[in-house]
Amino acid sequence: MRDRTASPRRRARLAALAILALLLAACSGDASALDPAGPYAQAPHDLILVVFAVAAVVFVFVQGLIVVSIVKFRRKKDDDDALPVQVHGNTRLEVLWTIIPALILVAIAVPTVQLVFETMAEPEEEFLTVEVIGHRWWWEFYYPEHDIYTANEMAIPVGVPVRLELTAADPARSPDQGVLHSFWIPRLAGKQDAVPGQTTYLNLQADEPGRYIGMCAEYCGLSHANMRQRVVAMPADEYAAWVEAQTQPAAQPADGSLEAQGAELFRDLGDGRQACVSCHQIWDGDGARAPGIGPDLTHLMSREEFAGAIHEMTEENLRAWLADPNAMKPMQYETDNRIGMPNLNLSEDELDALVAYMLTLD
Ligand code: HEC
Ligand SMILES: [Cu+2]
Repeated sequence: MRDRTASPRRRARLAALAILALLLAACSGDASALDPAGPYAQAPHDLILVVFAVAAVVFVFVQGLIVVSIVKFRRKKDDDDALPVQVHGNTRLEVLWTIIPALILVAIAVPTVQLVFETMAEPEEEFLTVEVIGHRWWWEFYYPEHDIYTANEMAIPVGVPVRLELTAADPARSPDQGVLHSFWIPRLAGKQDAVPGQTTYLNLQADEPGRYIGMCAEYCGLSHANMRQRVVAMPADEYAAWVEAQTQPAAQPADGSLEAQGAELFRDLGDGRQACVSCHQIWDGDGARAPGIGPDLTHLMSREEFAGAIHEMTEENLRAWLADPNAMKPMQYETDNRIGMPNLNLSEDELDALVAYMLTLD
């Protein structure tokens, strides 16, 4: 009978196939630059294909030469000690193989550099500006035209260029001393660094409604891998309704309700614990909207994900977050410069009231 256990060779082949499948899987899904969904992603995509084609030709040519040399000049059985003819120095050849690659590089560099500047230049049509601020480990979005603060999910209208003005956390505002982050939504645009104390620019646009995911693309510490960003592209009327809702003050719970108890706890937890309001704004319409250390919660429920877009916005997840934020996302509140959200040792009753209150923030 045949031996059915896999031989080491067969196993190695299977492992190689599995790795290849994993690598190829990275090229698909809803986050691939090879599946552009707007003009600012289409242009680099097209350039990638051209550069790839040029590189492929060079690769096949060079590897082909190597293979031909190996086969043609291999040591043959009958002439054990014979060496191929030894050639050294051919000026014409050396000049050629210096000039041709140089020309290829220039031909690739010109459209590449052009494109880099185009994606950062102010769009010619009418555009929307969104300020993007990278925090450890979540993204904040500010819409200067409407005075809207939101986090992790950036709403945009379909078919309109969006000009991002990026920076990283300002030490004057938060204990996060500010480190580099990089904003990247592969299906909508290239990457751009978010740099403390500096503004960088990036344009993006979505041609179809949808939810487009991305990851922070510059290592920024402990929870870098938990720092995602989402662009939510909506038809114009839906976007207008979103803006209208976001400019409203937060919902006010009815007196005496559980939700009202939550609102009270939000302002003051007692027992010397740090108040939620010292880090989060829930704007009640009084005075100016101002950002806190943490995400603006005024319309928390208008978002489908939270905490760097890694958790679904469900009652259970919110409760788990408030009960022990560090278990839901590793942060460094206690050990490193008070970055992230602390565990506030909430009781079950406090959790009931606070979660009920959070659920009213639509
Ligand atoms: C010392 C500052 C601080 C305090 C106090 C604090 N938080 Fe936070 N909170 C944060 C930070 C920072 C984040 C963002 C964490 C992340 O995503 O990396 C956050 C995230 C959140 C989120 C998720 C928001 C989103 O859209 O991602 C909720 C909800 C929240 N906090 C509620 C509360 C409540 C309720 C309290 C009071 C019981 C509270 N926080 C107290 C700093 C704080
Ligand atoms: Cu980051």
